[in-house]
Amino acid sequence: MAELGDLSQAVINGDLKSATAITKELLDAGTEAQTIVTQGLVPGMDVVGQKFKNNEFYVPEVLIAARAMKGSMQLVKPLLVESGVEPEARVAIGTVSGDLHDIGKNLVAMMLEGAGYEIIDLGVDVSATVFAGAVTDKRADVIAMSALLTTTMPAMKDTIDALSEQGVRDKVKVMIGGAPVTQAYADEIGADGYAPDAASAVDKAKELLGKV
Ligand code: B1M
Repeated sequence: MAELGDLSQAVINGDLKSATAITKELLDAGTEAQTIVTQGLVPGMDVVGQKFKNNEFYVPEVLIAARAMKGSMQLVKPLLVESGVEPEARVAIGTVSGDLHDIGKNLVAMMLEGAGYEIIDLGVDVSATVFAGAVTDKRADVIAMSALLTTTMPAMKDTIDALSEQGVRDKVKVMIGGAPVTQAYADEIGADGYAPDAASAVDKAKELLGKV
């Protein structure tokens, strides 16, 4: 009989086949979809995040762990929707206008999804208007922006300005990151938070939403 800890371990191992098989077994045995997420997938991705922070895992290990997590999520998600379980929060994430780098942004999105957040992935080259629209149209609680070019960093400030212009700045937390971005830059443009890597982005989102 599979247990929730086995699912966490399958995620850590990046074992998609086991993760989906264990998820099916747990669901057949009557385990609640939400329990599978909170006590199986989230603890597994927590370990992955810690290992990434400690340089025990690198990008490929995180990607295969996230793939295993997503395989399980595909089975569980329809049941969560059916039972009306609200996500921890909604995060609208994207790479800013003029910037096409998305590897880091995708890692951050996967780690946040693994932590129980609903991800609204806006993609790359996202304009300030589209980011701001995600607050009104998609009820995003967090706007998460990634930039990899020094020339596109100012687009983060443009988004913050657009949020203010549309009167929604106080309805949303703004988080930024990406290789050239710093805490000092976040302070300068009035972002609520900065995270240097994908695992810290989860900690920062929790902190901003008052979940720690
Ligand atoms: Co480009 N590129 N690139 N590139 N590229 C860099 C960024 C660069 C540093 C290379 C260099 O010159 N040494 C340089 C930027 C220089 C600068 O501005 N300081 C550069 C350049 C110049 C360019 C072009 C202009 C090149 C050209 O055409 N002349 C061009 C621009 C295109 C555009 O965007 N408009 C370009 C294009 C490309 C490719 C398309 C070929 C490709 C991108 C493919 C893709 O993303 N789908 C690419 C790549 C791969 C890179 C490098 C090699 C790797 C970036 C990467 O994916 N890193 C990069 C050099 C390098 O970093 N060694 C380079 C791995 C990834 C996991 O890390 O994205 O930093 P990173 O994400 C981390 C953290 O930063 C953080 O968490 C992630 C995981 O820990 N993080 C967040 C990221 N977003 C976050 C958001 C958060 C919190 C944390 O909260 C919201």
